[in-house]
Amino acid sequence: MRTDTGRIIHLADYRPTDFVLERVDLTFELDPTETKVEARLIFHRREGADPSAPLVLDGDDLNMTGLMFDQVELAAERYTATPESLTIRDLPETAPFEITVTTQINPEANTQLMGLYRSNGIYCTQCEAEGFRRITYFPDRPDVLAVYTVNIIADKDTNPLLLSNGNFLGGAGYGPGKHFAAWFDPHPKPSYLFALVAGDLGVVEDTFTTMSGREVALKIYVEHGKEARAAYAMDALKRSMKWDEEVFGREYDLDIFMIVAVSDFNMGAMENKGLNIFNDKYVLADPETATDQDYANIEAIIAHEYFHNWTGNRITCRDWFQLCLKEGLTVYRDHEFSADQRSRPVKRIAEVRHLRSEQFPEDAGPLAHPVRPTAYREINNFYTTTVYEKGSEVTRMIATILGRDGFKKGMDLYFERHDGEAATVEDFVKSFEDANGRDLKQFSLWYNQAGTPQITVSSSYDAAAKTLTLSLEQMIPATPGQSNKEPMHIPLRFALIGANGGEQAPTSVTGGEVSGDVLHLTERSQTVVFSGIASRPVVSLNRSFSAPVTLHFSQTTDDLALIARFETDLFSRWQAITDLALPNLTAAAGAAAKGKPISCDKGLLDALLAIAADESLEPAFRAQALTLPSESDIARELGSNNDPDAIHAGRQGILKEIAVAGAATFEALYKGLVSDAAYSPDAASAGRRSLRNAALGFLALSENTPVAAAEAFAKADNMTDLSQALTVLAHRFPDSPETHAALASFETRFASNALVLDKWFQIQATIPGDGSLDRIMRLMQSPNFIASNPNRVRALIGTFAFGNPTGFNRADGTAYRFFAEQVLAIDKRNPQLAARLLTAMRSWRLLEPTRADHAREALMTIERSASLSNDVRDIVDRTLK
Ligand code: 0A1
Ligand code: ZN
Repeated sequence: MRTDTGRIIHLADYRPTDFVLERVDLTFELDPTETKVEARLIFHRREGADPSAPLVLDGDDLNMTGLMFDQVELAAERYTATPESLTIRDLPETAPFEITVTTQINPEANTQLMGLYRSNGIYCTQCEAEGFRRITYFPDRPDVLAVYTVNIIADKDTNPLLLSNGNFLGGAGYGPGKHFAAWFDPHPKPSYLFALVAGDLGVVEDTFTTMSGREVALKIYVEHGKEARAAYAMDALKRSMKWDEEVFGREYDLDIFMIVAVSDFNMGAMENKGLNIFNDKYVLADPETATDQDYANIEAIIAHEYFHNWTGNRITCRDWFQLCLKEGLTVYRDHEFSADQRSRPVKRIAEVRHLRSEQFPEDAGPLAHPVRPTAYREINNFYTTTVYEKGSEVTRMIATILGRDGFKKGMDLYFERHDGEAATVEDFVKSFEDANGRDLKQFSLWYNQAGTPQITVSSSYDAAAKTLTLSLEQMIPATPGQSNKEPMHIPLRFALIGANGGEQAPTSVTGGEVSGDVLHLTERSQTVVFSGIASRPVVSLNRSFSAPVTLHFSQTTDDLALIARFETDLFSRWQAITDLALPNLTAAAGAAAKGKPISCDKGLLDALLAIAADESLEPAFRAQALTLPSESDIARELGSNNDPDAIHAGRQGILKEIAVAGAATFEALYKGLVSDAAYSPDAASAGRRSLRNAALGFLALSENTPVAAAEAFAKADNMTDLSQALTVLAHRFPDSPETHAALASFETRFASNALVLDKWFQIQATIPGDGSLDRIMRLMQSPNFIASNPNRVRALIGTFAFGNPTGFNRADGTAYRFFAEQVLAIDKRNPQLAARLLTAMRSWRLLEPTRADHAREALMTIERSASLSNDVRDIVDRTLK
């Protein structure tokens, strides 16, 4: 484990390496505990570099067993080797030279899952961000690009499959019981994109013919017996390849594209060149075991990793500060792909819900950082929702500002200029500027200033002058290390809606730039006047969520109801419902805290029930409208001094009122949306199931017995319906015999399916209330709780901390204490996982004082621990600062 050195890396300190790496030849002799790695590296000194500079290679926990210079053993006085670095002195001024390093590593003992490790008997690698240095000494940074040849030698029986990046060169027997395979990747790449897989796996095969007519072999490797569950992933892959050709003009560039699914993985998946490695959760699906959400995730993540081939691999990042260059852009690409494959507005609503529940709290708390940070202590902690999701929103705003054609021109120029390079955010922005003759200097602040912009808006209509005046003010909150912020360029899509629902177009606009339906807010405070407006319009602002900001615009209930009824932008219709619901929910939390009765506005009830029953709207949209803001959304709206129990009780009270008022509607929906057709994961069918299950949730709230939910559980013929019914049972009737029976039958039925057992843990981890902690501790004793499997740990402990506000934030602080112990225990084995879990405590300062004190205490026990990893040390220090 790398323990903390306190060293901070700064963007301002970037400089190129002294040596250029020309070629890499790797030979692996695989063994579960004693793998031998030989790396032959050809370097030459960079022109202009210091002629006496030594070569310094990165290592992490390495054991060197040999070192040669130009094929001859290197004298001890010419080098210094520690587990963390290898320094070689007295190297040629200009001539190329060859360094051959041999290391011995233990994949079986690698519990961090970084570098070369074993998952269920399969050898696999994870090298992003700095895992390659756990395999061999290397200039392990993304601006060192080289061509790799890889030889793999292993036992033939246990490892019939030997894979690496690029194209297969050949293979043969290699002594008794062994064989070897050689791979060559012609595309220069940084070490973080290296991958190796060996073992015994089943395969699903297909082909794809690219736009220039080349045939590419497609292979998805999974554990034997799971092949049928990879069919949807293969379908998603082919659709992704086609979409990238059609929409971005990007063609695949090797003869083969492989995906390997493993069951122990720290993140979602990894875009290694030609050999993606996936958390099997994002590959395996069939109707019996996967939910509609699982299918949608698989489609999105398969696309994401595939799209990295151009945005990430062909053009990579100069340094890790530029992470959003590949991640923000690639998330934007996968969002657009899913929007094209499914319902665009429903997809947008889901994206915004996710951004607000994950990224906004990050941006408002102690871990806030710019989309492009300027300093880090542990890069693993910067694979954040800010870099990914806010990074995507920033890319989306470029598309909004430049328009579809302008965006395309910029992307084309970016690919043309930087293919084969390690680029920066400046290179990216410049491509858009140059392709469009437009200055994006102010816009670039989005990369550098953290914090969610707060926009305060007011409007007034002058009937005599027929003008509408909008006053807008932007404020970007202070964030760690950034107290003063410059005003940003914020593109706000808008519509002026007349009383009959039609849009009103102004004859002229003063006080701000308006292009099409985009209002460009560029000043700290701006007054925009729209002329020629015949009657008082209702302003719909930030349509489609064109900018990732929070609006403070007090619109009347009538105005919101009009938007909810007439907006042609479905996102804004949903937003209006949310804006109608939030004051009800915050008031209900206040009432619950004081033990007062909870009541829901009739306007909200009417609007919700009208949408629920409106057959002209797609079911998925109706389901989204019926899913009220979450408890954490309400907490965010309340701002500070939060009492999770009151928020929960208030929200439940409002839901109950809706359930009672709408009982007939929900009954009709539940009965009417049954389907006899065989399960299909398509978006329309999934939408019908989501509306039907939302109706079931309301029915269970207005009924006092678990009968309906138990019947839904018994009748479910797919995992979406089954897990929803089980959730309703467990959350609404946690102690009923029906719930116990359902949980037991689910556990028995899916005992051999790890991904489904994760759902079983998740459903129980989110049962609200004070009893949660005991339940979690009991579940940890279950033979099915496997502490070495990141998915399982996230399903139980992660879900509890992130997704169970009342249980986790118990007023007596015992759950924080338990959680701190777990984080410390997990840190010993897998620091990356521990650090990520710990971010669940990032909003502790917003809790009411008693809980906040308990939370601080728990964080301090972690901080006081003597042997923390760099990962956890970084998070705990920033969280407490
Ligand atoms: N580049 C990957 C994310 C990723 C990052 C770090 C990892 O280390 C365990 C793994 C994956 C992506 O964006 O999909
Ligand atoms: Zn990515």
